[in-house]
Amino acid sequence: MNNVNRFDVITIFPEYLAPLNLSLIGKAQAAGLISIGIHDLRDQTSDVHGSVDDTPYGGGAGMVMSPEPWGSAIDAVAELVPNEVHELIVLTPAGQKLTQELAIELTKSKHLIFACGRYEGIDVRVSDFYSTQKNFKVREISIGDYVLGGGEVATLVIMEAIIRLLPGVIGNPASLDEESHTLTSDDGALVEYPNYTKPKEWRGLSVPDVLLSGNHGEIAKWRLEQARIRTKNRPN
Ligand code: 6GU
Repeated sequence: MNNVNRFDVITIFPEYLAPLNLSLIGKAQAAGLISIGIHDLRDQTSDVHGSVDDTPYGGGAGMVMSPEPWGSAIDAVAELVPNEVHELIVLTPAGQKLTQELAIELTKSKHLIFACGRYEGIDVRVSDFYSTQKNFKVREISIGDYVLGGGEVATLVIMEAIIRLLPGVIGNPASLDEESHTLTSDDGALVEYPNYTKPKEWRGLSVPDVLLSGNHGEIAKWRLEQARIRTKNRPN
Protein backbone atom coordinates (compact mmCIF):
# COMPACT_ATOMS: atom_id res chain seq x y z
CA MET A 1 0.00 0.00 0.00
CA ASN A 2 1.11 3.50 -0.90
CA ASN A 3 1.03 5.51 2.33
CA VAL A 4 0.98 9.27 2.62
CA ASN A 5 4.24 10.69 3.97
CA ARG A 6 4.14 14.36 3.03
CA PHE A 7 1.60 16.98 4.08
CA ASP A 8 1.63 20.65 3.07
CA VAL A 9 -0.77 23.16 4.56
CA ILE A 10 -1.41 26.58 3.02
CA THR A 11 -3.01 29.17 5.32
CA ILE A 12 -2.99 32.83 6.29
CA PHE A 13 -2.60 31.72 9.95
CA PRO A 14 0.43 29.38 10.10
CA GLU A 15 0.42 29.56 13.93
CA TYR A 16 -2.99 27.85 13.94
CA LEU A 17 -1.23 24.65 12.92
CA ALA A 18 1.22 24.65 15.86
CA PRO A 19 -0.49 21.62 17.53
CA LEU A 20 0.91 19.44 14.72
CA ASN A 21 4.17 19.47 16.69
CA LEU A 22 2.55 17.81 19.72
CA SER A 23 1.61 14.30 20.78
CA LEU A 24 1.09 11.60 18.19
CA ILE A 25 1.67 13.81 15.13
CA GLY A 26 4.71 15.51 16.67
CA LYS A 27 6.19 12.08 17.41
CA ALA A 28 5.39 10.79 13.93
CA GLN A 29 7.32 13.75 12.49
CA ALA A 30 10.24 13.28 14.88
CA ALA A 31 10.39 9.58 13.95
CA GLY A 32 10.57 10.52 10.25
CA LEU A 33 7.34 8.67 9.43
CA ILE A 34 5.86 11.84 7.91
CA SER A 35 6.95 15.37 7.13
CA ILE A 36 4.76 18.46 7.27
CA GLY A 37 5.22 21.87 5.68
CA ILE A 38 3.18 24.89 6.80
CA HIS A 39 3.07 27.75 4.29
CA ASP A 40 1.87 31.32 4.67
CA LEU A 41 -0.36 32.27 1.75
CA ARG A 42 0.71 35.90 2.15
CA ASP A 43 4.24 34.96 1.07
CA GLN A 44 2.73 34.65 -2.41
CA THR A 45 1.29 38.16 -2.56
CA SER A 46 2.92 41.04 -4.40
CA ASP A 47 1.24 44.15 -2.95
CA VAL A 48 2.51 45.81 0.24
CA HIS A 49 -0.66 44.90 2.15
CA GLY A 50 -0.42 41.20 1.33
CA SER A 51 -4.03 41.14 0.09
CA VAL A 52 -5.49 37.68 -0.32
CA ASP A 53 -9.16 38.52 -0.85
CA ASP A 54 -11.52 40.75 -2.78
CA THR A 55 -15.24 41.50 -3.13
CA PRO A 56 -17.40 38.83 -4.81
CA TYR A 57 -18.44 39.23 -8.44
CA GLY A 58 -22.22 39.43 -8.51
CA GLY A 59 -22.29 41.18 -5.15
CA GLY A 60 -23.17 39.83 -1.74
CA ALA A 61 -21.76 39.85 1.74
CA GLY A 62 -18.19 38.99 2.68
CA MET A 63 -14.97 38.57 0.76
CA VAL A 64 -13.66 35.84 -1.52
CA MET A 65 -10.06 34.63 -1.56
CA SER A 66 -8.28 35.57 -4.79
CA PRO A 67 -7.06 32.78 -7.08
CA GLU A 68 -3.57 34.17 -7.86
CA PRO A 69 -1.85 33.65 -4.48
CA TRP A 70 -3.48 30.21 -4.19
CA GLY A 71 -2.21 29.19 -7.63
CA SER A 72 1.34 30.33 -6.79
CA ALA A 73 1.30 28.63 -3.37
CA ILE A 74 -0.07 25.33 -4.69
CA ASP A 75 2.38 25.24 -7.61
CA ALA A 76 5.26 25.87 -5.18
CA VAL A 77 4.33 23.08 -2.75
CA ALA A 78 3.69 20.63 -5.61
CA GLU A 79 7.32 21.12 -6.65
CA LEU A 80 8.40 19.84 -3.23
CA VAL A 81 7.19 16.34 -4.21
CA PRO A 82 8.08 15.88 -7.87
CA ASN A 83 6.69 13.17 -10.14
CA GLU A 84 3.76 12.38 -7.85
CA VAL A 85 0.03 12.92 -7.96
CA HIS A 86 -0.82 15.66 -5.46
CA GLU A 87 -4.12 15.36 -3.66
CA LEU A 88 -5.38 18.91 -3.13
CA ILE A 89 -7.83 19.11 -0.24
CA VAL A 90 -9.89 22.28 -0.24
CA LEU A 91 -11.55 22.82 3.15
CA THR A 92 -15.12 24.05 2.86
CA PRO A 93 -18.38 23.42 4.73
CA ALA A 94 -19.81 22.58 1.27
CA GLY A 95 -17.43 19.66 0.79
CA GLN A 96 -17.70 15.89 1.15
CA LYS A 97 -18.18 15.02 4.81
CA LEU A 98 -15.22 13.43 6.60
CA THR A 99 -15.82 9.83 7.68
CA GLN A 100 -13.52 7.08 8.91
CA GLU A 101 -13.79 5.56 5.44
CA LEU A 102 -12.60 8.78 3.79
CA ALA A 103 -9.72 9.10 6.29
CA ILE A 104 -8.62 5.57 5.37
CA GLU A 105 -8.81 6.42 1.67
CA LEU A 106 -6.68 9.54 2.16
CA THR A 107 -3.86 7.47 3.71
CA LYS A 108 -3.29 6.05 0.23
CA SER A 109 -2.17 9.28 -1.49
CA LYS A 110 1.55 10.04 -1.26
CA HIS A 111 1.20 13.83 -1.01
CA LEU A 112 -1.67 15.76 0.57
CA ILE A 113 -1.99 19.54 0.19
CA PHE A 114 -4.50 21.31 2.46
CA ALA A 115 -5.85 24.66 1.23
CA CYS A 116 -7.33 26.49 4.23
CA GLY A 117 -9.85 29.03 3.05
CA ARG A 118 -11.18 31.87 5.22
CA TYR A 119 -13.90 34.45 4.59
CA GLU A 120 -16.51 33.20 2.10
CA GLY A 121 -14.04 30.71 0.66
CA ILE A 122 -11.66 30.49 -2.26
CA ASP A 123 -12.50 31.54 -5.85
CA VAL A 124 -13.84 28.27 -7.28
CA ARG A 125 -11.53 28.49 -10.28
CA VAL A 126 -8.72 27.22 -8.04
CA SER A 127 -10.54 23.87 -7.59
CA ASP A 128 -11.65 23.96 -11.22
CA PHE A 129 -8.14 24.56 -12.56
CA TYR A 130 -6.37 21.85 -10.54
CA SER A 131 -9.16 19.40 -11.37
CA THR A 132 -8.00 19.60 -14.99
CA GLN A 133 -4.34 18.88 -14.13
CA LYS A 134 -3.34 15.24 -14.54
CA ASN A 135 -0.84 15.38 -11.67
CA PHE A 136 -3.52 16.64 -9.25
CA LYS A 137 -6.57 15.17 -7.63
CA VAL A 138 -8.91 17.72 -6.02
CA ARG A 139 -11.32 17.07 -3.16
CA GLU A 140 -13.45 19.50 -1.23
CA ILE A 141 -13.89 18.25 2.34
CA SER A 142 -16.01 19.37 5.30
CA ILE A 143 -15.76 18.04 8.85
CA GLY A 144 -19.49 18.35 9.56
CA ASP A 145 -22.61 20.40 9.19
CA TYR A 146 -21.69 23.59 11.06
CA VAL A 147 -19.64 26.59 10.02
CA LEU A 148 -16.11 27.34 11.23
CA GLY A 149 -14.17 30.55 10.69
CA GLY A 150 -11.76 28.82 8.34
CA GLY A 151 -10.24 25.52 7.27
CA GLU A 152 -7.36 25.40 9.78
CA VAL A 153 -9.13 23.49 12.57
CA ALA A 154 -10.70 21.18 9.98
CA THR A 155 -7.18 20.48 8.65
CA LEU A 156 -6.01 19.52 12.15
CA VAL A 157 -8.97 17.15 12.48
CA ILE A 158 -8.45 15.50 9.10
CA MET A 159 -4.68 15.18 9.52
CA GLU A 160 -5.05 13.56 12.95
CA ALA A 161 -7.65 11.11 11.60
CA ILE A 162 -5.24 10.13 8.80
CA ILE A 163 -1.89 10.12 10.59
CA ARG A 164 -2.95 7.90 13.49
CA LEU A 165 -3.78 5.20 10.91
CA LEU A 166 -0.28 5.12 9.41
CA PRO A 167 1.97 2.14 10.18
CA GLY A 168 4.22 2.81 13.17
CA VAL A 169 2.32 5.83 14.49
CA ILE A 170 0.27 4.01 17.13
CA GLY A 171 2.08 1.68 19.53
CA ASN A 172 -0.55 -1.07 19.49
CA PRO A 173 -2.12 -1.17 16.00
CA ALA A 174 -4.63 -3.82 17.16
CA SER A 175 -6.42 -1.00 19.00
CA LEU A 176 -7.30 0.46 15.58
CA ASP A 177 -9.43 -2.59 14.77
CA GLU A 178 -11.69 -2.26 17.80
CA GLU A 179 -12.43 1.44 17.81
CA SER A 180 -15.59 3.33 16.90
CA HIS A 181 -16.57 3.39 13.22
CA THR A 182 -14.15 0.54 12.47
CA LEU A 183 -16.01 -2.16 14.42
CA THR A 184 -18.54 -3.74 12.12
CA SER A 185 -21.44 -6.09 12.38
CA ASP A 186 -24.21 -7.05 9.95
CA ASP A 187 -25.76 -3.63 10.57
CA GLY A 188 -22.68 -1.69 9.42
CA ALA A 189 -20.27 0.49 11.39
CA LEU A 190 -20.66 0.62 15.16
CA VAL A 191 -19.40 2.98 17.82
CA GLU A 192 -17.11 1.45 20.39
CA TYR A 193 -18.21 -0.59 23.42
CA PRO A 194 -17.71 1.02 26.87
CA ASN A 195 -14.30 0.62 28.51
CA TYR A 196 -13.33 0.06 32.15
CA THR A 197 -10.06 -0.08 34.06
CA LYS A 198 -9.06 -0.31 37.75
CA PRO A 199 -10.41 0.13 40.37
CA LYS A 200 -13.19 -2.51 40.29
CA GLU A 201 -15.47 -0.15 42.14
CA TRP A 202 -15.48 3.65 41.90
CA ARG A 203 -18.01 5.98 43.57
CA GLY A 204 -20.44 3.10 43.94
CA LEU A 205 -20.14 2.05 40.30
CA SER A 206 -18.89 -1.48 39.57
CA VAL A 207 -17.18 -2.98 36.56
CA PRO A 208 -19.58 -5.48 34.87
CA ASP A 209 -18.89 -9.04 36.13
CA VAL A 210 -18.45 -10.43 32.61
CA LEU A 211 -15.29 -8.33 32.13
CA LEU A 212 -13.77 -9.92 35.25
CA SER A 213 -14.78 -13.45 34.22
CA GLY A 214 -11.80 -14.24 31.98
CA ASN A 215 -14.24 -15.80 29.51
CA HIS A 216 -13.10 -14.25 26.21
CA GLY A 217 -16.06 -15.54 24.23
CA GLU A 218 -18.57 -14.06 26.66
CA ILE A 219 -16.61 -10.78 26.81
CA ALA A 220 -16.60 -10.45 23.01
CA LYS A 221 -20.34 -11.16 22.94
CA TRP A 222 -21.06 -8.58 25.65
CA ARG A 223 -18.93 -5.93 23.92
CA LEU A 224 -20.64 -6.42 20.57
CA GLU A 225 -24.05 -6.20 22.24
CA GLN A 226 -23.03 -3.00 24.06
CA ALA A 227 -21.66 -1.50 20.85
CA ARG A 228 -25.00 -2.22 19.14
CA ILE A 229 -26.96 -0.63 21.99
CA ARG A 230 -24.75 2.48 21.99
CA THR A 231 -24.97 2.81 18.22
CA LYS A 232 -28.75 2.50 18.28
CA ASN A 233 -29.18 4.99 21.13
CA ARG A 234 -26.83 7.62 19.74
CA PRO A 235 -28.81 10.86 19.29
CA ASN A 236 -27.68 11.20 15.66
CL1 6GU B 1 -13.67 22.39 6.16
N1 6GU B 1 -14.46 24.82 6.80
C1 6GU B 1 -15.25 25.70 7.42
N2 6GU B 1 -15.00 27.01 7.27
N3 6GU B 1 -16.29 25.34 8.15
C2 6GU B 1 -16.50 24.03 8.27
C3 6GU B 1 -15.71 23.06 7.67
C4 6GU B 1 -14.67 23.51 6.92
N4 6GU B 1 -16.19 21.86 7.98
C5 6GU B 1 -17.24 22.07 8.75
N5 6GU B 1 -17.44 23.39 8.94
